[in-house]
Parts: sequence; structure tokens; C-alpha cells
Amino acid sequence: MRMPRRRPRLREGSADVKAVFKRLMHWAAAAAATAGLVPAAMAEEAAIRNWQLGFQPSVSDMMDDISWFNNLTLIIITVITLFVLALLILVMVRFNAKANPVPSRTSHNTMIEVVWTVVPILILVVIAVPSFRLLYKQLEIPEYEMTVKATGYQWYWGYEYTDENMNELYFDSYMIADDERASVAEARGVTVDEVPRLLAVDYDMVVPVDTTVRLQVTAADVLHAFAMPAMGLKIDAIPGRLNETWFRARETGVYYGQCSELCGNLHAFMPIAIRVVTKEQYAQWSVAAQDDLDTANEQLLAAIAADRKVAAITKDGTEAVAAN
Ligand SMILES: [Cu+2]
Repeated sequence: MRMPRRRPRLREGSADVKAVFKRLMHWAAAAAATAGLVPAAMAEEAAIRNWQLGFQPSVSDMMDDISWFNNLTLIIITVITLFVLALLILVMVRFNAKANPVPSRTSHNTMIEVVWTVVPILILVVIAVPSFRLLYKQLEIPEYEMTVKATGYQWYWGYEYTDENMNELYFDSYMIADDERASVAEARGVTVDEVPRLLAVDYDMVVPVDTTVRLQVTAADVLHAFAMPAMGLKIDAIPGRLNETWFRARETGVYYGQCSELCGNLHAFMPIAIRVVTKEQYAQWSVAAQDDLDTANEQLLAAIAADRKVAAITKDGTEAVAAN
């Protein structure tokens, strides 16, 4: 199996740290200078952008709900923090020894005590209800159209298409090492940015768009976890146990995730790539892959490239018309 190259470790010592800091600042400045010049420099078809903040763009219902829930809790936390801050400032200004030399001797106030018990309970209920709804949504599998089983190994993933018409299609999926990215990009006919470092794999999991996929997840050696942020997926991969979840991607493209349970020394080097393709492309791929996976993938990439070309021409055409 391929081992990722080791990077030099950060040594202790102020001189080294200073040098590294200087270099980082230099890079940051260079990156900031070029950021405006290279839009869409990163993988165009993946959800990766330069200077990305927050979550990856959502391509599923589930992730929409997770983002919504994240925003809700963010608002609640912000309001609580500001409220507590205001109380602190009020106490410091109005009730310090100078401003309030004779303190009140009140020891009880039933009204306030009821309020500070009931209000937090209500806040927790407001958080708990959508939280549990989300958990159930992830684990209650709706009517699904196909099944893929992902198995975590030290340190790669294996994908099995368990539906009857798939003829027990199975393949392993390894990360593409840094020094192989250029050659893989060339072979695939894409730019090297579309083989993102530490994320791209040799064999993507391929699924059709707008299709409910039941995802079964297990592990063959130690604990791993299958995570795909763009689709709101995260589920443990446990040896001897079959976990189930589901997803339905609404946009084509390649999406990346990573093993999310510390599973050994190459834990960081077993990324997950799901390639969402059109239903027609998937139909062709799934038949071809049963015979010869490499050829099937080549054909799939060619079909995607052809589609993109058509899309680019159409876009240029509309833009040209709009310009006139
Ligand atoms: Cu792992």
C-alpha cells in the first residue's frame, strides 16, 4: 500500500518557530495577493473553494437542516452571551462599592428564582426538539432506491454495491499520494487542482444524483467513521456491526469527506470521495463497472468532461448574447 510522504516536523525552539511564522506570513501575503487573480483555482467541480469559511455548501436536505440548526443555536448562544454580559456590566457599574455603598439585604426573590429555572428549561427544549428531529431523520431510512456499503479499513475505504443487479461490485478506495497527483490529473484529463491534496482518491464512490441511497457502514479492523459534510453524513464504522444512514444528493460533482474516528497512524490519509453523476451516467457506469472498473471510470470521466464542455459553450453563448 502507498504511504504518504512524511513532512518535516515542527521542532521546538524560538528561532524555528519564528522562521515558520515568518514563512507562514509570507505565504498568507502571497495567497492574499493572488486570491483575487485566480478565482475558481481549486477543484471546480468539487465543493472546495479558496479561503473557504464555514461549512461546505450543502447538496442535501439533511445538510440544509443541519445548517439551519447550527444557525439557530448560534443565535441562541449569541443572545445568551450578550444578556449575561449586559448583566455583568450593570452589576459592575450600578452596584459597585462606590455607587452603592449600602447594599440591599435581600436573600430571596421567588419570582426571579422561578424565571431563572424555567427560562433555561424552555431554551433547552427549543434546542432539543430540532436536535432529536435531526437525529431521527438521519437514522430513519426512507424508501431507498439503492444501497452502498462502506467498510473502513486501516487505512482506506472499501465500497460494495450490494443491490442484486450490481453483481457484487466491490472496490477499495485509497488516497492519491501527493507526488502522484500530477500524473493522475493528467490521466484523468483534469487540472491538478481537481485532484485535491489529501482528499482525492483513486476510486470514487459513484452514485446518481436525486436518488435516495441507503448507506451501510461498518469496519473490518478498528473503529472508523464515515463523514461527508456536504451531505450532512457522519456515522461510526464499527467492526462487527452494520450502521445505516442515507443521503440524497441534489447536485452532481465530487464531494470529499474524511475518516472521523481516530483509527491509527494513517487516520488522516483515508479520505472519502463521493462522485455524484447524472442518472444516465450512473446507469452506464454501473453496468460497465461490473466488467471492468477502470474502463468504466474512464468512460465516466469522459462523459463528465463532454457534458462540461457543452455547458461551458452554452454559458459562453449566453454570455456573448448578453454582452451584445
Ligand atoms: Cu479510519
